Amino acid sequence: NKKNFPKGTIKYILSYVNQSLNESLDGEIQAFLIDEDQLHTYDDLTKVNPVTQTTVLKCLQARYSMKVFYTHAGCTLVALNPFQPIPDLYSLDVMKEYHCAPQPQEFKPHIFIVAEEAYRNLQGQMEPVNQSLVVSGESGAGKTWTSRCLMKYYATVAASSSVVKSQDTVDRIERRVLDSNPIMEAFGNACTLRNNNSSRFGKYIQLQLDRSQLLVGASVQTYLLEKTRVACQPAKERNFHIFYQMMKGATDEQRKEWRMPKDQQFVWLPNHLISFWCNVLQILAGILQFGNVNFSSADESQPCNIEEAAGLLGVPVDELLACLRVRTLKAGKQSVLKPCSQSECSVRRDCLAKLIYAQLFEWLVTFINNSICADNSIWCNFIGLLDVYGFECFPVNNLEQLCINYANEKLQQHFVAHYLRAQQEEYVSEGLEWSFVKYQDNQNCLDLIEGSPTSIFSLLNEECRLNRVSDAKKFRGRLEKELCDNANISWDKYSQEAHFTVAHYAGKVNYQIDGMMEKNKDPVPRELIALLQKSENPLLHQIFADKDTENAKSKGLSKVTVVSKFKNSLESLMKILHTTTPHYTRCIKPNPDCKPLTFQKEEVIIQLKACGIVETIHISAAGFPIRIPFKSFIQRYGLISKSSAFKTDSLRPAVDKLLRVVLQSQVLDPACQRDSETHSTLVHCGRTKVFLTQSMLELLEDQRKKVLSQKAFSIQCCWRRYQ
Ligand code: AD9
Ligand code: MG
Repeated sequence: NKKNFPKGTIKYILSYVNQSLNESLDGEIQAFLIDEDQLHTYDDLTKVNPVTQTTVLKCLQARYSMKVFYTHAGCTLVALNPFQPIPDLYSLDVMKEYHCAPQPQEFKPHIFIVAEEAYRNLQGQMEPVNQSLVVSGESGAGKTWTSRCLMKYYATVAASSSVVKSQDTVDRIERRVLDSNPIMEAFGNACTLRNNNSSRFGKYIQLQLDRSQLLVGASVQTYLLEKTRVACQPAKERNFHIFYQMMKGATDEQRKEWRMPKDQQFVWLPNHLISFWCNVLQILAGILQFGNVNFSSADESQPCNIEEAAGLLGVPVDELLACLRVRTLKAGKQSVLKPCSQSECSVRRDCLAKLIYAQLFEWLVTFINNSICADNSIWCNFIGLLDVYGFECFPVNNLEQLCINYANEKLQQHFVAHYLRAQQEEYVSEGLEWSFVKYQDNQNCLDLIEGSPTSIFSLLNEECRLNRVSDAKKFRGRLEKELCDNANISWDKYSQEAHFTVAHYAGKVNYQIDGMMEKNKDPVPRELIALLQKSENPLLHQIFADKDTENAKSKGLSKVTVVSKFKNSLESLMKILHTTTPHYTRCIKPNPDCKPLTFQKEEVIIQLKACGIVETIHISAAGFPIRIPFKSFIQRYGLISKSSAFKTDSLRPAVDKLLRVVLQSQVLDPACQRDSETHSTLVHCGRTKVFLTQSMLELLEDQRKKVLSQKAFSIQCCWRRYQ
């Protein structure tokens, strides 16, 4: 009725309808679901709607540009590395603020929320309820930084006034726990191409708390130190920090500058241990001298620096030389001496240096543990901080990467199980009965790597057990034959190279077989251990005194392979983790050059994949990733149903009715037959929101479009008649 329309109204309606129809589905629905200008305000990535790689990335980028570095992702915290100090982000006041808040979760996302949550979980518990804070991410992403922040937090909020030590000296335990960090980092960290302070070992620190939740001690467990670095550093990378520090550290002026007079006693270096510390430095100097020992000349003359090395290690130079130049082979009860080739001599030299350094590191960790670990009777709960190397994929990958990535697979499996539990809890709170049981985890990949009876590890170990000359190509053949049924391993059929590719949850990694079996054997000649047991350096002597060379013959040192040792240590870690409540933090490196405040999308997305955030997005997608409050749902899709006005006081029945209309129309469509058998695969009504799958959303959008086109058509007809 043209009288009812003020001039221009129909034209306006028509242009509006046409515009809605012409807008792309993606763009329009995106705008409906999220407000792009407000993306930086989303504190939780799982609330971004829909949860897709693109929206998650946009949200993180928007926040980073606003200098917001922490964002929740459901039960995980994502931490973006600012690569510059952020004033007051970790100050004492901020710590107090989070610690004293009645509901810290309502504050801005921060690592202190995670810390506080774990801490409060211990409150008023009669039984032990240990916590684990798992920090992961690629090299340079900020794991060690985050772990340090966490330690500082607990050392502050859980500080015991003072603990009286047995020798009646008053000693602040939290100071000592914090001080163990730089020492461990000096020995275990190095400057690499990716991070100036890269941790070359994994660590799990248990902060021990008493019944009043005060920090009373700590203990450290370390994993797989990259000892090869002692003797061989990749181009443009450096050896462990400690070597440079000791080279630099001993001048008189510096002692003055650092206010470290020679007679000062340090907590870490009580009097009787000063001499031990000198022994440590002496051993390190000996290792450095070793690097300069060259076996290049064929003659029998004494190589340079061997005398210095022997002197510093406190062993007779002729015996050291003999050990490096001659192999002792056992044939029955007889010993046969066999001269080594030039390259074998160098291998033995490197082996000795790596052996000494690795054992020294182990001694140091034990030493630290002895000085910070509380008596079992004092502590009742612990909060564990796990800082392990993240997923690695280099142009060339070998046994080290296989072990590291295997560790990450293990942690990912643990994480997914935990994440699914948390998701399930949210569904339950909204009254949904859907279950994630069908979700496939990464068990297949773990079976491939560590499973029994046949896996990459078992085959590697078999090679070592049979002690045959390593042949990389033959080994590839064995893998192809034995593991062909596992879909997670593949080979480039056209390449002759000895390699294999593993499809990890975080991406495919190509591993080189050359050198892998040798690395797994990690042979330590008995003669070398026997020699070190004779050392006049008391520390070196002590470190090797209990190493049983006789035992090494049968089942000792040489037969326990690297992967077996690693697998065992990881299994005990997983056992501990399973008994704790986990809290996950995923550190992200926003650019490869460590530039401040620079966000590169491609870099970030790769890491979101590698640390499992994308995986969790997929898991969410396996459920109902799109959540729309009832009211917004009716506003957008109400027009699909012919029934008139929906009352706001009974939204739920209105939504139900609308969904029935949409789904019934689908039953007629054979393409949707499978889903229509059970509507619960597409959509669920919670208590306050509609939970949708992506396909249900598309269905709704299609229907909306259809209705809109019909309306446009009738308005057009009407318009023509009107004209
Ligand atoms: V590796 O796997 O050990 O090579 P991490 O441990 O993940 O690595 P690290 O914690 O050492 O990385 O962080 C690298 C550098 O980023 C630090 O040396 C800091 O300069 C910088 N960083 C990390 N996190 C922060 C932060 N929250 N604020 C400021 C940071 N700078
Ligand atoms: Mg680190």
